[in-house]
Amino acid sequence: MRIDEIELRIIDLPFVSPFKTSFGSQDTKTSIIVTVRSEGVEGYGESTMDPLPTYREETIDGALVVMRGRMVPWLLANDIDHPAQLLDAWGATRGNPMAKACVELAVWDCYARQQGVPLRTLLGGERTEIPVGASLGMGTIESTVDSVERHIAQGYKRIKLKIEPGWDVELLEAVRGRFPDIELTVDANSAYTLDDVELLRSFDRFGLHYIEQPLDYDDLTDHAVLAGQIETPLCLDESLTSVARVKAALDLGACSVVNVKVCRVGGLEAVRRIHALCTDRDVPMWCGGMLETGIGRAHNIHLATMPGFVYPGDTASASRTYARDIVEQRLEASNGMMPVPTGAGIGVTLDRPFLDSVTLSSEVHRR
Ligand code: OSB
Ligand code: MG
Repeated sequence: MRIDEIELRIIDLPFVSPFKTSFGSQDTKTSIIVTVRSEGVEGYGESTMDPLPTYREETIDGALVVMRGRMVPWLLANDIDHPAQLLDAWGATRGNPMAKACVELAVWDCYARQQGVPLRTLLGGERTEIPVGASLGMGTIESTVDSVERHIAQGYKRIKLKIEPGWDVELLEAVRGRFPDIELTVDANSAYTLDDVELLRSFDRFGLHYIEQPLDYDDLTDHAVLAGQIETPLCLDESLTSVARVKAALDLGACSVVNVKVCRVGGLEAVRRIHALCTDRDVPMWCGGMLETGIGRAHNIHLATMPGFVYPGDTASASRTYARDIVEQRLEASNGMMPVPTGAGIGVTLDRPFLDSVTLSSEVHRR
């Protein structure tokens, strides 16, 4: 496979409504859309780093520096047999999993399109639809209970509530009081510390499926301590930034559920290795989301077809987040099941006039 051209395009797409978490409130998605062109076929990838280091430490400007200096020139100078080679080929570039992943994703999509197969087929995914849940940003108790009711009525298979100190027990009492039997989880995005063990233990009575990333964004050891002191299973998100970090988390007992975000862990080959590790140890996985546009969302849907993704993921209907998407296909769940886009690669095509209208800048690098 010979890559002829790579386009790096920055877009900014407005949300239907702001999304509030313990680390801040967002009202648009700024991302890098990567297009690779190889022998007349295009493939697309989407980044998930923010403009500033709010969720993880990578930033859009920093990623552009790394892409222009490393992955882009490497791809324009080297032919490859398979996109699975890239993870190790780029190993000398340290860290920066999101910067690597969005380029790698574009190559995987292009490769699958050249082979004429859906991306999921290359990943061993046989399902043609996947169960999905909904992640609800912070609001008021009343608006959140209403939102849970609406999402359950729409068939979502699991509800995840964003929490932080002061926005937790009262909320959970209200939601659990109304919906005693739904599959319910919480995501703290690192808002607690080990000083909060008593409080976190008090969540045991709500029968949560798991608690996502209660402690520091880069921590493993405190989570391992916490796991020994509460009944509710722990799931890590922010802390899992590579295959090695996932292995360390499982070895330490820092989590018993794994949230996989392809960009956070460094790409699809990293996902395949994490999948092998987790299925080998019977650790349940699910596919996280970062409010992606149709490109990143389609990638997530394909990877969530892999057999180890046994819990409902965050890849909900695009229309919850965007009035209009940059892809022509509508990525919508029905009764909590998200159909996998059909066709080669990730199975979506760009709405080019709309994409151009939300583009802040773009640059093309050629062989
Ligand atoms: O922690 O999972 C998270 C969104 C942005 C950043 C981090 C997270 C999230 C979500 C939303 O929870 C998931 C989605 O709907 O894509
Ligand atoms: Mg999370």
